[in-house]
This record gives sequence, C-alpha cells and structure tokens, in this order.
Amino acid sequence: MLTNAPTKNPTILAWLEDKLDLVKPDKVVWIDGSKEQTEALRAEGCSTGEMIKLNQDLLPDCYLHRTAVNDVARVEARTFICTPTEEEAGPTNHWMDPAKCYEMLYDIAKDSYKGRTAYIIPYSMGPVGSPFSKAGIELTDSIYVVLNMLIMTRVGFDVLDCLGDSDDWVRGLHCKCDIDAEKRYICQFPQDNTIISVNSGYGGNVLLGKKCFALRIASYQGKMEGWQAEHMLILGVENPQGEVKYICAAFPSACGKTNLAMMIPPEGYKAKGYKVWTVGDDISWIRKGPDGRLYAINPENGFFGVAPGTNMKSNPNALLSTKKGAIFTNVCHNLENNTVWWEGLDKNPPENAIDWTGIPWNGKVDTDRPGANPNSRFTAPAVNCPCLSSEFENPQGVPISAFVFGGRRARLAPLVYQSRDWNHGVFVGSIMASETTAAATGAVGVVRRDPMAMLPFCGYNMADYWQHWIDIGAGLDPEKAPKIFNVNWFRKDDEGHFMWPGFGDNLRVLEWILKRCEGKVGAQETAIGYLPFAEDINIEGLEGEVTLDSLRSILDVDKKLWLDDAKGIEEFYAKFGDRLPPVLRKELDTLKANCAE
Ligand code: GTP
Ligand code: SPV
Ligand code: MN
Repeated sequence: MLTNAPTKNPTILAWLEDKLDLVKPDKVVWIDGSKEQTEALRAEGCSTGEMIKLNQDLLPDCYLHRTAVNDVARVEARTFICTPTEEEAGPTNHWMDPAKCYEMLYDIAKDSYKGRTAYIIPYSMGPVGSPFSKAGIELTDSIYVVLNMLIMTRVGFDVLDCLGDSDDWVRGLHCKCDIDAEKRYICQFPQDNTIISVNSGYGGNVLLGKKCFALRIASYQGKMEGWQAEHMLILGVENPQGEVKYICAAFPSACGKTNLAMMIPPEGYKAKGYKVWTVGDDISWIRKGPDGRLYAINPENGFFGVAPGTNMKSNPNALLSTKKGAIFTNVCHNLENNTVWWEGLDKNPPENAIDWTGIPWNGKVDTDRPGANPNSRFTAPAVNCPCLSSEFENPQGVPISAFVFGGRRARLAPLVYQSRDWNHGVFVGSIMASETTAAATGAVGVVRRDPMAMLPFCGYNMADYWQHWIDIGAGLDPEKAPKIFNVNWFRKDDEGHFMWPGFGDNLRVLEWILKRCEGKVGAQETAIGYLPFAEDINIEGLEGEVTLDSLRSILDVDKKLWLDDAKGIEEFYAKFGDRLPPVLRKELDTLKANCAE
C-alpha cells in the first residue's frame, strides 16, 4: 500500500505496512502540511458534511465540526496505561495487560478503514530540530483529526528528514470505527512508544499528539531520560524595565490555564508597562539547561481551548486567536451570519441557529438548553495569538522562575501560598485537589485528588512520578531551582460567590510570586507554608470588589479544615503502599503536626 513513501525509515515503513494491512483502507494519503493539500482536505470534509465552512469574510479559513453526541469529552474510564505489570501503571490509572489489550484493539480495528482513506500524519511535538522535540506518526481515518493536527502540531516531511532512520518516534493509530461508546478505548503502551485510540472522534481522545503523546507517553519518556512532561501553561511576565520572567502553572482541565496564559494585565499594571506573553497554554516539556536552570518548551503549535466563557472581556487574546484558520468543535452555529456562538460569548444568543447536537435552536426561547456543549472547543493556530511570546519557537525553551499548582476549590486552599522548599513543593503538588469539570465525561463539581493536574495524564505509577519530581529537585542547585507555589482562584464565600475576581487580576498574585522568587517581599510562615501579608498583594483598582479584609479571608488558613484534609491525603497516599516516596510521608506528618498545634 505504501508507494512513494517520503521516508526510508525501516521502522516507520514496517509499522505502517502492518497497520494498513490490519485496517484495510481503500486509499492512503501522506499529509505533507502544504497549503494546497490542506485546502483540498477542507473541501473534501465539507463535501461530506463532516466540516462546515463558516463565513469567510468574518472568519477566514474557519470551520465548524460536530462530534457524535456520545463523544464530546475525554473518557477517563476508558483510558488505559498498558505497562507489563499493573504495578507500573499504579493505582490511579486504568491498566490492561499489553498483549490482551493489543488483541482486543486489533480485533476492533480490523478492516475498519474499508471504504475509507488512511491519512498518515508525520508530526513533531516541539520545534522541528529542537533538542526537546519528539516525532510522531498518526495514522487516522478522520479528516477532522488531520485538520486539527495541522493546527496543533508541526506537520510535514521535514519531520521525517530530521528523524532519519531513528526508532525514536511515537506510533499512533486512530480508528473512528462506529463511534461506539461501549467499544471506545484510548490506550497507551509506554514501553512500545505506541498509542491506539478507537471509536472516538473527539479532541483529546484522537489528536494523539496532545494528551496521549505529549503527556502520557512523554511523562514516561521523561522519567527514563531525565526530563519532565507536565500539564502546565507557560507564560512570561514582562516588568516595566523590560525583563521577562517565566512561570509554568499546572491546573486541571478547564481550571484556567488558557485564561492565565493569555491574560490582559489590569489597567494600573498596563499603565506601568507590564506585559504578559504566552509560550504555551496546556503542556510543558521541561529539562535542565547548560546553566543549571530548568527550561521549558511548549510542544504544541496551537490551542485547543474551552469555548464557553471566552469573550472579549474574559480572554480577548484567545478570542482573537480564533478569527482565522480555526476549527470550532461542538459550538452553536449562528445561521444569521454563518458564524459561531457559545454561552458567555456575548449577551446576544442567535435566534436562528443550530445547537451543538445539530438541531435548530433559538437562544431567546431555548434558554433551558445550551447552544454550545459545555466542553465545546476552538482549535486555533498559536501564531494568531496577539500576545504570543517571541520565544515561542526558541528550540532551547525559556528559563523557569516558578512552578504554580492550582485547582478549583470552593474552600480550604488560600488564594496563594509558597512551599518551604522543593520537596515541600512536590508535596503541595501531590495533594492538589479540584472539582471535576466538563472536560472529561462523568460527574461535574466533585472534589477529587488530582496531583500536579496529572491524574488522567500520568503514563506510569504516580508514586514513581513524585519520586521523579524529587530526583529532579535533588539535581538542581537550590538557588537556581524554580520556587513552588499553589494558587486557588475559585474560593467561594458562604453565598457561593467567587471571592477573587480572577482572570487579568491574577497578575496581582503572579507579581507577589515573582517578588518572592527574587527575595523582594516577606511572607508569614504558617502551618501549610509561606503566605502573603495581605498588604503585599496589590489591590489598587479593585475598590468595591476586594478589600484588605476580604483578602485576609481568602488568605486564611483554617488548621482544623487542613487536619481534616490531611485524613483525605492519608487515604490517597495509602493507595501507593511502599512506593510512596518517604519524603512525602514526612511532609504529611509535618503538616499534621503543624495543624495540631
Ligand atoms: P483545558 O483546556 O481543559 O486544559 O482547560 P484550561 O485549564 O485551559 O481552562 P480555561 O482557561 O479554558 O478555563 C476554563 C474555565 O475556567 C472557563 O470557563 C473560565 O471562564 C474559567 N476561569 C478561568 N480563569 C478563571 C479565574 O481566574 N477565575 C474564575 N472564577 N474562573 C476562571
Ligand atoms: C484537557 O482536558 O485538559 C484538554 C482538552 O486540554 S483535551 O485535549 O480534550 O484533553
Ligand atoms: Mn488541558
């Protein structure tokens, strides 16, 4: 089937021959990343109804796609880490024996491309040729996947040229099959550099470069090779003197990474000359540089962002990024001008529209059902982003000053605190908890442990992953190691209102964080770590929204509540048995002792 292959790499050719023989397509197409081919694929997608061409005057090169109603989010219960032993996957992952899993998947995938075209996508995670970058090949029968991968990754034959005869590339097989939710599986085989995804056509389940490769497989590669793959945004804060400091922040899905990465500084900060630059909004690959500091790259080339709530006030940079060459998934189709709409875009829902499920919708009348799916998304090229960092393509990445962990917690976690040192910071990341969101199927709003925002994305035993964090820290000069913080933008008062305005005003907290990194501001030592003195968080311009008193209450540490939480941590840690790093056990004992005082 493989005539005119643009590579002679024997491992690639053998794998493709084998998989094509299994799925039996009518036709095979290599994706070269060219404009002409992309345009032809868009046209073909439109001819079958898979893609809808939007108003080209208002949204040039933009398209809409609706997935099956049963297929709108990641499926954590059907996501498997297939390591030789169950121990290696650990208690927080679903595990299947690799041989059994391959057999099951091959049975499902067999002949599934009959009557369809196979697309072979050679792609790079990270700038082509960067020492951080890794190559992948995704074989798919979906034009939607091809068009999204063209935005989210670097696609083209130069990736194959760079790879040469190397075996260091990630195999990805995606088969739409019948989108049967009962036969949907997203399986990672870390030891084999392999991902197989069947019976889905949605985002994170099928854009295999993203969560499957850049986090699940890459986290394992990082463990073996001495680097880190993290569910973290990367942003640069430029101060009025023109110095830029970089921060990596890990929040669970739909907890504010894209928003923080692209934030607009509050007026007072803008006037002083502060700027925020986006390097990445979801994933970081991190390693030690020649100067002993940690450097991060964003392995992606676009943003797969949550649409609802995105508007010109909350996140203009994200919205502006979607104005050309974007794909919208499961948003509302505004028939009045052939554009798109979602809840929170503006206060004018279209009266003549098609909702995300494909049925007529009138935003003025159908107020009891949403026009857009709560997890509807835009796929936007990074180059569109008005605040894209000039370092975005830097193959060496950017030096990291601070790691920030954070979740959605109505109670307990204060607005911000700093860990006492690296290992305490690893503890702070390991005990993260957050309310679940629409980004994954299942209940929404339930608090669960989500260490480092990696619960659904860690490709091996989470206890070993924590040990890896500890080992990385041990290899750093403490003076050069990023400082580790925790934030919570989502604290609520007794009436259920958010106590902190969030969004652009989060820069006020980042300013404190960066000052701490430079030793320019004091802090109070508490049972859980260093907290700001309320006076040290700048609330100028927030009159009426935040007062020193309300700030004090979001910075409050209730030792009784923390002692209660320690019980939950204890139970969570117990799952890992002897594999739990002793350092973390010691940190938990310290927390308990501090809170009991
Ligand atoms: P994934 O793409 O799923 O990884 O999500 P994400 O972490 O990038 O989250 P995103 O920035 O898309 O935000 C998700 C939701 O959180 C949106 O509905 C935002 O409106 C809301 N949000 C983001 N930042 C804040 C904040 O500072 N305060 C409050 N209250 N809500 C926020
Ligand atoms: C997330 O859920 O964290 C996402 C979206 O970034 S997805 O690509 O579907 O995983
Ligand atoms: Mn994410």
